[in-house]
Amino acid sequence: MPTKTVFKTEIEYVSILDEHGQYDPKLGDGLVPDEDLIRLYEHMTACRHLDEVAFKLQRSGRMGTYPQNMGQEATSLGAAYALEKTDWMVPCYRENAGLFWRGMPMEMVLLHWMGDERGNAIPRELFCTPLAIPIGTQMLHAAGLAWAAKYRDEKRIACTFFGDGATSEGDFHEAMNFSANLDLPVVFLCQNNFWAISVPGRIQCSAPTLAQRGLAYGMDCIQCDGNDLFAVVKVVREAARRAREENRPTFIEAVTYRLGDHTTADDARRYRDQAEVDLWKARDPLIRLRGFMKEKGLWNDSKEAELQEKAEREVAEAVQRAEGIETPPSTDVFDHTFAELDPQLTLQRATRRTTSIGQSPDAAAPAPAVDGH
Ligand SMILES: Cc1ncc(C[n+]2csc(CCOP(=O)(O)OP(=O)(O)O)c2C)c(N)n1
Ligand SMILES: [Mg+2]
Repeated sequence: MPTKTVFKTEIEYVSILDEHGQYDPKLGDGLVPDEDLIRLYEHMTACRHLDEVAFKLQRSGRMGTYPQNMGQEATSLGAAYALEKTDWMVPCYRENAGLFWRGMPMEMVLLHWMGDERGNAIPRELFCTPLAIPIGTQMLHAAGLAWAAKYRDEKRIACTFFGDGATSEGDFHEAMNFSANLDLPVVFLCQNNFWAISVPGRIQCSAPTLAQRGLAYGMDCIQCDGNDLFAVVKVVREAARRAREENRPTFIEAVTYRLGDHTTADDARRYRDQAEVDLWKARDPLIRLRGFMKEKGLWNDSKEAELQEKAEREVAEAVQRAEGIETPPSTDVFDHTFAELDPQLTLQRATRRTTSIGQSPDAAAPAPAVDGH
């Protein structure tokens, strides 16, 4: 019996504005109006400035671990721009630019990394889930949110963000399989920055692209230049349309690079070459967009100087708000954990002491004020 080909495919790569400033008007014109382009660039700049300040806050003991977004801003921002404001954004932890575009107050992100739970109490009308630190879990949340939206006929889709390393997690595959088989309106946006902390991409995936991982699930897959705002807007817009109109998920691999360390707890110099970093510095999405806007006459040095000042102010004010927030009552730990308090917990709540490790509640002198309930 002769053999025959039962499946054949190609993975497309979309680039509109490349690192050399080459622009494809056929693909790019009409995608983003000039006034939006300026606002998007402003968001990227604010996000970049926050990275610098957050790094210093961490180093001076005013904040916990922080993952810089530097170099990856165009991916989440382009996606947030292409989505409807009432679509779910289901982030990982390196999507500040997109979250700020959606309307997330900057101080909430700071509070999160300062270890204050109030940073996770995202206003409902923003349709964003909290930053997800356990790798991979949020893709399942996106599948669930999309399923609920489909069930309720809301025409709302979910877009979830994750890294290359996350595609090695079981949760990723379950979310992909479930979404494709149940025809859920989800956009899976993988930010391939080539590193999962110190683990290089080549030992996470033997295939030439991450995008093709979606093929096994019968999903549409595409790769794009994640440092090219236009390319991201184009592919996410099309994926969002397919999700909304056809209830079909898409897997997008946005190729990007983190220019900073994995987090402030990491020193990337220990595992990657400066030459690689330099290569990607030349592909910086901010430099690229600024060059394009200058060429178009939309931007100049004095506007840039003004913007830098504005970004500095904006970040300084957000830091002030985050650090100035009143200290939460220590009873919160009980009130947000238990529906009902048994006698032992009631005692603990009132005295902050426990007999279970040999403490005497009577020795708690004076008991901290128990406010309210
Ligand atoms: C379930 C789980 N395992 C391990 C970790 C520790 N960890 C934090 S970030 C990270 C690497 C993630 O790499 P990638 O998905 O590529 O994301 P990137 O930070 O590069 O965007 C790991 C292993 C975690 N947070 N959660
Ligand atoms: Mg990565």
